[in-house]
Amino acid sequence: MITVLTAFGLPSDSVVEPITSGIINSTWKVKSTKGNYILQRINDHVFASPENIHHNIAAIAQYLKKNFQHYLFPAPILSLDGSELVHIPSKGYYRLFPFIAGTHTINVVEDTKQAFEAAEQFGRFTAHLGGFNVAELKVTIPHFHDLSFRYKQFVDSIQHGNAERVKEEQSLINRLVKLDYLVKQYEAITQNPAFKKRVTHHDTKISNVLFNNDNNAVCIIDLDTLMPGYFISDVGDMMRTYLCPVSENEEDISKIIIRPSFYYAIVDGYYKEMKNELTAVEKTYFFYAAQFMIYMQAIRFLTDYFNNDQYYQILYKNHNLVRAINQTVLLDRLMEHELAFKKFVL
Ligand code: GN1
Ligand code: MG
Repeated sequence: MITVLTAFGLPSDSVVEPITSGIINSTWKVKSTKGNYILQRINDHVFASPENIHHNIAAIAQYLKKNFQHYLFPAPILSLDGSELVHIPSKGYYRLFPFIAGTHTINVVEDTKQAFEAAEQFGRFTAHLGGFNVAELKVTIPHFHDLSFRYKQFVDSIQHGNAERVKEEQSLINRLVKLDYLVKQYEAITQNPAFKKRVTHHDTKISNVLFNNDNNAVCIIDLDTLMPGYFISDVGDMMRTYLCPVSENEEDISKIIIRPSFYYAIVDGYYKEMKNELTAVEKTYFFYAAQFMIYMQAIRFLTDYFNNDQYYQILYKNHNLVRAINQTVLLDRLMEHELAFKKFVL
């Protein structure tokens, strides 16, 4: 750690405390005499070319600075030799962010105001970048939210993964295979010119929004998966993670419920910023967005379970299975609201 701190010009006696909310990268808060920072190690199994992430962040930062001077965008701090990334062989890639004073993150969405404001922030980000040429962005994880690709990985894991686990989970597999019409709908979207590729965050969970002490959202963070994408990714992941009062790690399925007012808050908040950007066809896909992301996450967790947990960090043996069941139940609960939610047109 001292090598990393030194590379960024920070005192070697800085206090480094782990922050444990993500399940891909590792994150620490650094308290030093020079100030407070967020330090992160990029998981380079997942992000094969960390330079691509920083190419994207730099391009976006420059565009926002030029066109929206007052937009708060926490760009990474350069190391002493002027780079965003410090590579320590056999350890990985590290980068440093400013810690924005007076802000905090939350892990669970407690009220609809938080949901509205988060959706507004993610919508504003994409809307501000409406004039940015998405083709300039590098793809940091190929096929990241490509549901056809995720479905193929799922089928592969059933065929070639841990046979015992696959056998035991046959009924869960059947439940998910029955929903493969969601994959066909995604394929139709990719062929539909009414769907636009925009600058998309791709990880809109609530802990990627900074709030101030008055409970107002201040800015968004974690731009690793910033890539060209469809709006259903960002809206869908908010729904996946804000509609329910418990997280994907909850084992007690009786706690998995849908809070309708949070759905309306997300749509309102996102729409406030994106109404002039979205096409008429896209506007009819808010409900699908939720189905799409919850389904994709269910099959991604189950795929990883069948592949002996190589991708997601797990805290106990069946953790990925618990997560896959949780997301499948969440999708069932969501479907109970299909009519009402689809009626909510703006
Ligand atoms: C991963 O590590 P975290 O929480 O930022 C994953 C997301 C999943 C999420 C599920 C790069 O994100 O796609 O939705 O876990 N990110 C990557 O908790 O795979
Ligand atoms: Mg992330």
